[in-house]
Amino acid sequence: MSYTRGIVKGKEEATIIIPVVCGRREKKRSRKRRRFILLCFIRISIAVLSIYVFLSVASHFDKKSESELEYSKKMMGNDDNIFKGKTQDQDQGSVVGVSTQQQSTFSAKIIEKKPTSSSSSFWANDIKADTKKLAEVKEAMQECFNAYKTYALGHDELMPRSKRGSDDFGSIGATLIDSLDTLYIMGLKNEFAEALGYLKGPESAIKNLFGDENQRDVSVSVFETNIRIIGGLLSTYDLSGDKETLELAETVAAHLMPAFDTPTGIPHSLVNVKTGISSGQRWTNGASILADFGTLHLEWATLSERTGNPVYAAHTEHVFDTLASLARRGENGIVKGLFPHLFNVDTGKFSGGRNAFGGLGDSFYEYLIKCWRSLGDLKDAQIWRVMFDDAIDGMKRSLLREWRKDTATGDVYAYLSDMLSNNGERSMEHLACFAPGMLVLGAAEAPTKALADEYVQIAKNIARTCVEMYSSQPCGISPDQVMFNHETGTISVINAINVQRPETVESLFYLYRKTGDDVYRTQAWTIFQSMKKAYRVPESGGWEGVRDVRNKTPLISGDDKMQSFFLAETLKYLYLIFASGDAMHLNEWVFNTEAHPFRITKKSSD
Ligand code: DMJ
Repeated sequence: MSYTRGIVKGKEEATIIIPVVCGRREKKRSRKRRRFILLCFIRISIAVLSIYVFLSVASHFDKKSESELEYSKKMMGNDDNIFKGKTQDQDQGSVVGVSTQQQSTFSAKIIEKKPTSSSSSFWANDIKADTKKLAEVKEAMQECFNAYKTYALGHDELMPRSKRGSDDFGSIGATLIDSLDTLYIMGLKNEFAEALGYLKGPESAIKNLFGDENQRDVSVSVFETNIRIIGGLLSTYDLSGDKETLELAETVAAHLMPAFDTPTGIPHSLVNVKTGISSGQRWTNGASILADFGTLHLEWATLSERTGNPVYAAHTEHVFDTLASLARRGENGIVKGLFPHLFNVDTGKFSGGRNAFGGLGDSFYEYLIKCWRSLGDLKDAQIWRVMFDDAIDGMKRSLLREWRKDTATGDVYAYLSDMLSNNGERSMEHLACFAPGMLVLGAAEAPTKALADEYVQIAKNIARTCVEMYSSQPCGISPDQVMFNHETGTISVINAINVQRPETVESLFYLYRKTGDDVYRTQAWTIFQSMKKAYRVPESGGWEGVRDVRNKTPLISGDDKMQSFFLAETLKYLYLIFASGDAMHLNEWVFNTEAHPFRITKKSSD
């Protein structure tokens, strides 16, 4: 055993002689003691700090205004009734709305997954296809598409009387792309193959505009290009699996991206696809429109999901974050969940006071519920739902009017007023007739059963009016805007044109899928028959709009224009009304505002 010098702690330094082994043990023990004391100190400090942070946060919340607290509570989703997203598996089934024989010959793969159990209790069960009516709608589509192909291929739209094309969207072949998924869903395989072949071929209008070469110096609408072109390409990809359509959708989105390059990150309405210079519409003094920039995320998030490139979703998510933050602060003219229609992308200020569900606002509200229902990885998902329910609350309190009650049945006829229109509060645009469909979707996963029932009831009441807008005219076709006389219970015409809009049949589709009540099929069929009489131009086979629906024979006042949304939306919804309930089931598919269906990816409804 050897010896060494050791120091006895706490005492005056003294040199003592201790055995080497004892000295090491003592050192070890003293190191342990020091470490223990240090550890205790750190733990106590952390505890004190946590208590301090907790108390400061609590006192900060105490200072928040009542409305802010209420809003935060709602945003957090504080009750068990709030729908919680689930993961959905992705098995595939059969082609929709198409006979078995057609399915076996139609090569492309689709589509259906059986509804999840609880969601099937929301939608009507056992809806059978009405094959005769399906065939008639399909025939109309075939005729319209063939007329477009014959006289206007590559142009945006057909002029059925003049037998030539017109180009309102930058000459990108809007009707061709808007038609693709309708052809596919209807099982029009030859037309679909032809359309796809043209889209990919050397003459392709869209490739010419957005390809690397031959880019024309032309400005396009971000909104229209998004809902018709990106929407149409994405849905074609989802239905057929054709990769090139996805790539094209990405190319188009890349060319729209410079529009977001503004101080607020809210996009301008127009962008030049060659120079990337963006601007607002002249008639809004450069301001961007709520329904334009608020109707992008469904497509851009889906594009990001399908391509794995997050950049698209990030752009449009920022738009929503900006709107949500303005709503949270309750400033800037946002009243009862309803937003003004114009937005200055430089100053971040809203202007323009029409808080309505007609043009300029409509699809922004539609996308709140559609994004919430359909995008599985939606950031801050609950905020979308809260903003939707707030907007409907605003609708109920400021815009919803009852103008007639059927004394025999007790049925109420309701409408959504154009709050600040020249005709006071008693007018409504046909555009607002999309609202019943939106309300049905909102009911599908509403926070409470009472709210769901209320949404469906309001939807029925408004749809009743929309149908009356058709039946009240001598040709059975609705005007674009009407006025309601509460005293006499009648409708008068404000804007007599009809441009083949889809909104009423769109809502009938959702109501029929929800209720299975044949009244909606009957109404849709009557409207379709009137359309056939009023729209069809025998010389070309194309269908046109009507300049004045007060004429008994509207053909004498045809507008010589076949809208691309007539093929994308009106005929598609009519077809699906008569298809089986499993065709494009609403738990599996979400329709963008141009009726282009995207597969709901990661979340299934209840
Ligand atoms: C369509 O282009 C879209 O539905 C859009 O959201 C507004 N309305 C037209 C058809 O009326």
